[in-house]
Amino acid sequence: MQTPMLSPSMMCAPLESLPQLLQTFSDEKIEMLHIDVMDGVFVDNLCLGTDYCRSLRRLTSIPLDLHLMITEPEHKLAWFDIQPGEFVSVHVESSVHLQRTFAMIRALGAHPAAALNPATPLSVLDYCLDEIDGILLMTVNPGFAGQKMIPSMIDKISDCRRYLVQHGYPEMPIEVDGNVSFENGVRMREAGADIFVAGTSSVFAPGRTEDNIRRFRSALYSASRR
Ligand code: S6P
Ligand code: MG
Repeated sequence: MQTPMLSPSMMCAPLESLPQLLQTFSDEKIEMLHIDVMDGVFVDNLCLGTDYCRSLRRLTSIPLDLHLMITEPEHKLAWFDIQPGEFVSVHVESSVHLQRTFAMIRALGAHPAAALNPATPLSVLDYCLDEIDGILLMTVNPGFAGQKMIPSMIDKISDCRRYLVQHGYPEMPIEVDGNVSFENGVRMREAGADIFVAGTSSVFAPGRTEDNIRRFRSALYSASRR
């Protein structure tokens, strides 16, 4: 079973304290940094771009976890200077030739992952599981931080873990994104999640960042995954 991993959402990070924040993340052994890329077409918002990713890589050695909420990501991967070992999630709703898109990511030495909107059924992955290293389940409709989790997403996480077991990938990581609060995170862990996108409802909640990280980790570590 995978140890729970934290992926703080950098769209929630205050720019003015970025260097101190990255030092805290490094001290607290944060596993990856979640980068929300939005193009104003696939989702109704614009957020974090290619220059931001390049600058962040100069400031920290923590691997990036790119969440591409953009149309036709296959034509834009080259813009991101993707590095070996990074996670790159593309939405199955936005890429027509999915296997080819995942193969392009793998050819860069990165880990391809399939991102699913809340309404998208798991069966869309039936013929893609060989090509991916993870599944990102959106637990809100993407575009904005600070939303409320869609309650049925807990069942979707359980269904996804069962689906992976049935298809021969019992240890494939499930990443969850959207209102992954201290409380929801535990329920998501119990349902089968491994990677937790931490935003305004956990790591960036009021209080000291290091305290929030420790509180969140300890809650997740004490929960048992399906
Ligand atoms: C939302 C985006 C997310 C948010 C994250 C924020 O479209 O993909 O990664 O940044 O969900 O966390 P919270 O706790 O504010 O929902
Ligand atoms: Mg995201």
